[in-house]
Formats: sequence, C-alpha cells, structure tokens
Amino acid sequence: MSSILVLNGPNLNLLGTRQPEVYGTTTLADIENLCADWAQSEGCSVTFEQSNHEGVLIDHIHAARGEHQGIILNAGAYTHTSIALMDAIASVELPAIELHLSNVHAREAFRHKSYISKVAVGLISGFGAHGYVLALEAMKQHVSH
Ligand code: CA2
Repeated sequence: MSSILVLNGPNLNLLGTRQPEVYGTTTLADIENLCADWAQSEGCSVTFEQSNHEGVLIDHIHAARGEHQGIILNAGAYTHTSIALMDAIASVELPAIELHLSNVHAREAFRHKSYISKVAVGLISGFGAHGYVLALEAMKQHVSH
C-alpha cells in the first residue's frame, strides 16, 4: 500500500478563519478529512501534518524516509524563502509535489520564486482545497510507475 505524507507550513492552521477572499472558507481540518476520505477510497495511507516552524517541517521531511513513498508539500511562505526546506527534500530522495491553494503566479512577484520547485517532481497551484486531492492522485500515479 502506498503511503503519502501531506505536509503543511506556516499559517495554514488559520485557513477558513481569515482572508476567505484569498484562501476560501475551507479549514485545514476539512482538508485533512478530504485527504482521509481519498485515502480510504483509494486504499492508500495518508499522514497529514502542519507546523509553523521551519525546523519541525524539516524533521517531518527527514522522518518520511523509509515511512512514506512521497511527500506533498504546501510550504506556505517558506516556499519562497527556504533553502533549508529545499535541501531537506533533496536529501531524502523522495518524490515531492509542491502544492498551493492559490495561483501563486497570479499574485505578488515575491510569490513567483519557489525554492521547492527546484526539487519537486511537479507543481499544483490555484485549485483551492481540491488541489490536495489532485496532488494525491498525481503522487499515487507517480509512485506506481
Ligand atoms: O496558496 C498557498 O497555498 C500558499 O502556500 C499560502 C501561503 C502563501 O504565503 C503562499 O505564497 C501561497 C500563506 C498561507 C497563509 O494562510 C492563511 C490562511 C488564513 C489566513 C491567513 C493566512
């Protein structure tokens, strides 16, 4: 059975409570439930984590080695700044999909740069909460080939 880590970065715990015009009204708990429902219907295992701390996110990435076949990463604003997260993804040699709720390329220029893209197998951006299901589908396909 394939096992996938879904990892969420800073401020995503606030989803559904602030800035609904940008990020929608779906909470992170709702997204976790969407992922759990997908996992059950597909016969996959999904582990869902969130942290506001760069080092904790790195620890989750390191711990994924030997536990999961792939990582789906919404690194939040660390996407645009963190060489440390990029290095962590490269070091574990697991496929990673970069995920964003919003279309980062339709937003401010500082969101157009991504350190995660350099080490990701692909990018899903702009489909809101449904992007998590799209990323899970893509990762399932990717690890089965
Ligand atoms: O679109 C995405 O998923 C982002 O990763 C979200 C990040 C942002 O910095 C990235 O550029 C794109 C921000 C997450 C903040 O989430 C909030 C949720 C509710 C209220 C305020 C922030």
